[in-house]
Amino acid sequence: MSTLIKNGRIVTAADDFVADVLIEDGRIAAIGHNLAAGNGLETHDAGGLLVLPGGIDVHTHLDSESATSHTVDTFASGGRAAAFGGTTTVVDFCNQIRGGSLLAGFEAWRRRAECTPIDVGAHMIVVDFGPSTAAEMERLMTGEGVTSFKLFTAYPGALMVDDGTLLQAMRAAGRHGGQISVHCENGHIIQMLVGEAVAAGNLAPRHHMLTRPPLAEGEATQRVIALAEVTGTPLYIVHLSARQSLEAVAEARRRGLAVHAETCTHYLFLTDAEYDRPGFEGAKVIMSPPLRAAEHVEALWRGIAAGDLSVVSTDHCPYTFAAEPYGAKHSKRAGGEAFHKVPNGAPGIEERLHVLYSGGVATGRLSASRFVELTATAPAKLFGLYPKKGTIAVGSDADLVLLDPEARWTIRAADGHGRMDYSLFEGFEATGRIKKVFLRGEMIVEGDTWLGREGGGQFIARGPSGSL
Ligand code: DUC
Ligand code: ZN
Ligand code: ZN
Repeated sequence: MSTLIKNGRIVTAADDFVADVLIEDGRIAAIGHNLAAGNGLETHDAGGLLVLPGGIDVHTHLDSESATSHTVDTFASGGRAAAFGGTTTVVDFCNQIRGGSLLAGFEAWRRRAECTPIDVGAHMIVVDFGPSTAAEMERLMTGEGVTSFKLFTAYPGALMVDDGTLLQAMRAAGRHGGQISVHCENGHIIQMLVGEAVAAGNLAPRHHMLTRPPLAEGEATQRVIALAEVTGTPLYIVHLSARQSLEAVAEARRRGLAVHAETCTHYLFLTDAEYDRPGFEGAKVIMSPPLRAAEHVEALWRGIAAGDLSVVSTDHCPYTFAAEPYGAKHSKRAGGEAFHKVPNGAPGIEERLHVLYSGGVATGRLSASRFVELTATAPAKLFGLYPKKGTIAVGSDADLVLLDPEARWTIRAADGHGRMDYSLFEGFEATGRIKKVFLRGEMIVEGDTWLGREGGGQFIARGPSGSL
């Protein structure tokens, strides 16, 4: 099966030029001018459109269950939403149950992911380090293509690990081409502030933000960088939101350490003013870290310009606002209305490319190539997917997005394609709209029409992680 995409403006992290792309057997077979349209060739006119590599979102939580809550998007619904937003691969988190086996957590995740309509990889969340953990990490890295692990310095009594556990995990990952990702917030500081807020009867959503200050993020980021320096293991700071953390990352990078960081779409476009929404509405922006004041937002844009932030991901961790139709456990009401009982997480898998293209490229803040680098190429390189994914090159998977740079439209949750009943970007006036999406050469989105299929995605065993 062959497909020809004609006359598109091909944008990669390195290049920006008009040409044709020939796809054969799911891969890019040729890039050039006047590529001949032969018999049986499906042809798409991309005149006036950008041709981008499929987006790669390396931070999602699909069908992810905890004791009290369960994200609402399945791999089927989340994958469909991702595809409509131009994302053709996600690297999603699977969980170790405390005291349990990593491999068991991974196998359970693989079963849940079987219905995915887009390609998926997995990171493993490590919550404790037992006698078999190092061997299981080795097996995941060398046998299963799971080459990144996430640990938390937040959530005492649940996900938080101590420095010793971080060091052990870093050592184990570093031996086999693995990378350690860390959720950096000082769990003790937050626990104290939350305790005080609750005792004072301050239970409204804005206290989520007030009890998770930038300093708590900055302290943990600095500490974790020091641990990674000791072990020499590549470190990836997830969902960086605060100026203090960015400064720690920038300083580490100036010293040549293998430290990379992502921020998320919402930290670039929203501020802590969102917590002033009336009543329980502020629960929609209860995510961790929280949205920050404008000075942090500006710092993040400077971090992107300086190259200290390498990736923009979503941290898509969706809970509906209403308890119905999916049930309270899948909603912001899973634990009642007190801020510290509200599940942490927000949606964004469908909006990422549109919001960043519109607010970044169309406004002149980012070049189209830098946009591709942040949303596809750097994630692919840092997480062992490149050059199969993340670029437009002969031999790469034909994961392609055709985007009309002139189209203007308004983002509405009601028009979304996943299960979410709200969007962080409701009413956002966007410039640029995705017209067609191809996954390994198959068109899975055409305008408003869904052509993908459940189970049509593949699990991608990734190579070594941690370098660009
Ligand atoms: N960290 C995440 O990465 N996602 C959701 C909540 C959290 O704390
Ligand atoms: Zn986190
Ligand atoms: Zn997350």
